[in-house]
Amino acid sequence: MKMLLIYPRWPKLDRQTEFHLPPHGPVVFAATLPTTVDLTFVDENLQSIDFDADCDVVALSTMLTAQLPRAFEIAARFRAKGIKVIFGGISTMLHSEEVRQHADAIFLGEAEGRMAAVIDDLQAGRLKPVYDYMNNPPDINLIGTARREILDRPLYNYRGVQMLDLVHASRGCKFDCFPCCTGFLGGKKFRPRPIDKVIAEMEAIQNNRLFIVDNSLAQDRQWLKDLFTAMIPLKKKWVSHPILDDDEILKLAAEAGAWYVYQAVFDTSEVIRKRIKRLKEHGIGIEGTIILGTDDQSEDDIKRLVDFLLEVQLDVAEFTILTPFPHSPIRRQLEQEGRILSSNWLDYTADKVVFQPKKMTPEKLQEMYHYAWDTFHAEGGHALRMGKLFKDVMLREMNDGTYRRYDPKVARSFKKGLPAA
Ligand code: B12
Ligand code: SF4
Repeated sequence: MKMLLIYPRWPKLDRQTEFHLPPHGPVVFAATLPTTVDLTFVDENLQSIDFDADCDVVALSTMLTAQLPRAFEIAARFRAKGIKVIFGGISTMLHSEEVRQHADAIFLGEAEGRMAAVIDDLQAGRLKPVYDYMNNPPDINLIGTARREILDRPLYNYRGVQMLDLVHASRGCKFDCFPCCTGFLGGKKFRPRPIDKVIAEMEAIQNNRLFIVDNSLAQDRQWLKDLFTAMIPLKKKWVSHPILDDDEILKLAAEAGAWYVYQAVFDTSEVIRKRIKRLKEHGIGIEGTIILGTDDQSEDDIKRLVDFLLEVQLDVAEFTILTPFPHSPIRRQLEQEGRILSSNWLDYTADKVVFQPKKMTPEKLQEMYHYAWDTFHAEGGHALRMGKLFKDVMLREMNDGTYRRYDPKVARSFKKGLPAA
């Protein structure tokens, strides 16, 4: 059974430096497939699709809403040739009714332990239109080591600097923040993976730099202590979503190699100021993720927020425009208030205004998005600030003997599953 697994391309944020992280959903999904499946993977952000490829089935893995229009085009071309197309991934779950119109089958939920049956159905010619496992997560022990060898590794570098490898130590999120779809996707329950399996997976990754993509590292204090303690000997350097704001945990995180965190900054409060100060005191960098256009923000508030970010000296800032993604609490609210202006998914890139803001016009909010990027990055652009974060990590690696010069040959050996030496 030959499967062509495709990750459709998606646009980067306007003003953001273009670099590409290795996809995560597809490599984790690949680990759920029976060994009888002969898999070829294409990341369309960096590779082109061979529409004449010899395959029995095309699997489309979609993460973002904005990936869907392109995914539908790809599906149509293969289906026109009589090749079955199956969709899965986050935005497939968020837009299941619409995706169904473009697929032979859609898979909803987490795939661990479930793909052998789907492949059997496919081979027997009885593929079902919907495999629905939403709200029915598999046993967390079934999550296997992601199959990173399907990636064309040398492609994931930025001007010769090795990009990070993505890994996850837990699923689900017990919080329910207003712009987020995670509650709908993973249930509102924190589901940690067994720490020994996570450590074994991290250790096997031939890259010193990781992105721990867990939704939040602020959900279970004891588990965090155990995880970070177990990570210390690995000497990896890593990036993550927010870490529990607690001195003992942050100290351990730093010892375990915390490099920088994506920290949501909603306001100019003392809480945020102290959190940023604490992270810095522990030697952890901060990439602020800042949503513009919330109901409490006027044009002046956005200007004040940008001044605040400069004052607290964030290392990097990533501004986005509030986007009412399906199945997020904010979409429900804006729908009720009749404030959704566009449901064209191509506009759901988080850098375009698709709703009526409360305290300014849509045009003004769009202008303030550019103002925020340009003002924050006026002294040293985004690429320069990112470059500084990478310089910092290289110095740390040189100090503890883990630095490895980026070498495409080593990266290629990764693909073949050979040792890195
Ligand atoms: C990691 C991550 C990222 C990474 C992605 C890196 C990468 N290259 O993969 C980065 C940091 C780049 C990222 C960026 C953004 N992200 Co993001 N991200 C996530 C996050 C936290 C985890 C995704 C993940 O890896 N999950 C774990 C994997 C294993 O799960 P999975 O993909 O679902 O795969 C499983 C199944 O679905 C299935 N499966 C997967 N593929 C397939 C295919 C088939 C055929 C089948 C059968 C099954 C199947 O198998 C897997 C194993 O069970 C999610 C939140 C979440 N909880 O999902 C948000 C999330 C996807 N991101 C989101 C957003 C909003 C963004 C940003 C716009 C955020 C921003 N900056 O404001 C940007 C994109 C901006 C841009 N245009 O550049 C939203 C999506 C909104 C939307 N509807 O589009 C989410 C849901 C979070 C939220 N706020 O609600 N993100
Ligand atoms: S924004 Fe982060 S912490 Fe909040 S619900 Fe979503 S994943 Fe959880």
